[in-house]
Amino acid sequence: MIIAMKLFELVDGKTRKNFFSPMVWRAKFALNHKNVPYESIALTFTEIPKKIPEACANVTAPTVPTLKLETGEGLQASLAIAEYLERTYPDHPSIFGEDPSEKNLQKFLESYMSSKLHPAFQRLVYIEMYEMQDEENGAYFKSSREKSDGGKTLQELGGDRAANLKEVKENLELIHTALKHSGGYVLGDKPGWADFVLISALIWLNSCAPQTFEEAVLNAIDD
Ligand SMILES: N[C@@H](CCC(=O)N[C@@H](CS)C(=O)NCC(=O)O)C(=O)O
Repeated sequence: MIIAMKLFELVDGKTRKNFFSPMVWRAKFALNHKNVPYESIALTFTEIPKKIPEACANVTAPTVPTLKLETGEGLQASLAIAEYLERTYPDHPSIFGEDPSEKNLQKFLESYMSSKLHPAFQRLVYIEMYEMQDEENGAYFKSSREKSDGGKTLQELGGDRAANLKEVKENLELIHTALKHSGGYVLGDKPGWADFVLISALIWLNSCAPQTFEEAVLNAIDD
C-alpha cells in the first residue's frame, strides 16, 4: 500500500517515544476512525519550526498536528484536519455525524473540553512536560511558556495542585454523567469528534503524569 499522507506529530526530547500532544491525538483519532493511512513523522518542539516548512512550503507558522496532503500542501490544526477528512472521505465512518446539528454539538463539546479541562490539565503537567525533554527542548519549553505568561516560572504557572484537581473533578463530573446515560460514547453509541477530543485530553494527562491521571481522573469519581 502506498501511504501518501504524512502526519507531523510531537514527541518528547528525552526518549522520542512519548506522543503526548492532545491536538495531535485528535487528528490521529480522526484519521484512524476514517481508516485513512498516513505516515507518522515524530518531531520534538525545536524540530517543528525547521522540519515542517521544509516539507510543506505553504506552512509559515508551523504547529503540530500538520497533515501533509497528497498535493504536498500542509494542513494545520486538528479541527481543520478532521473537517478535511470528513469532506474528502464522505463514505468512510463519519466524524461529526450526518446531521448538521450533531456537528454543532460535537464542536460545542470540543469547546467545553478545551476550556474546562485543558487549562487545569496543563497546569498539572507543566513540570512533567519540562522533565520529559532533553536539554535543548527543555530550555525551549521553559522559556516559551514562562515568556507567554508574564515571566512566571513553570512552578508558578502550575498553581495550586489541590485547586487544579478540584477543577478537573467538577468538570469531569458533568462529562461522566453524560457518558453514563449516552450509550457508551458522548453522543450515543458511535464515537465522534467529542470522544476524540475527550480521550486525547486524557491521553495527554496520562502520558505526562500517570499518577496524576490516576488521582485526577480514574479515582476522581466513585465508580
Ligand atoms: N489549534 C491547533 C493548535 C496546535 C498547537 O498549538 N499545537 C501545539 C502542540 S499541542 C504546538 O504545535 N506547539 C508548538 C510549540 O509550542 O512550540 C490544533 O488544534 O491543532
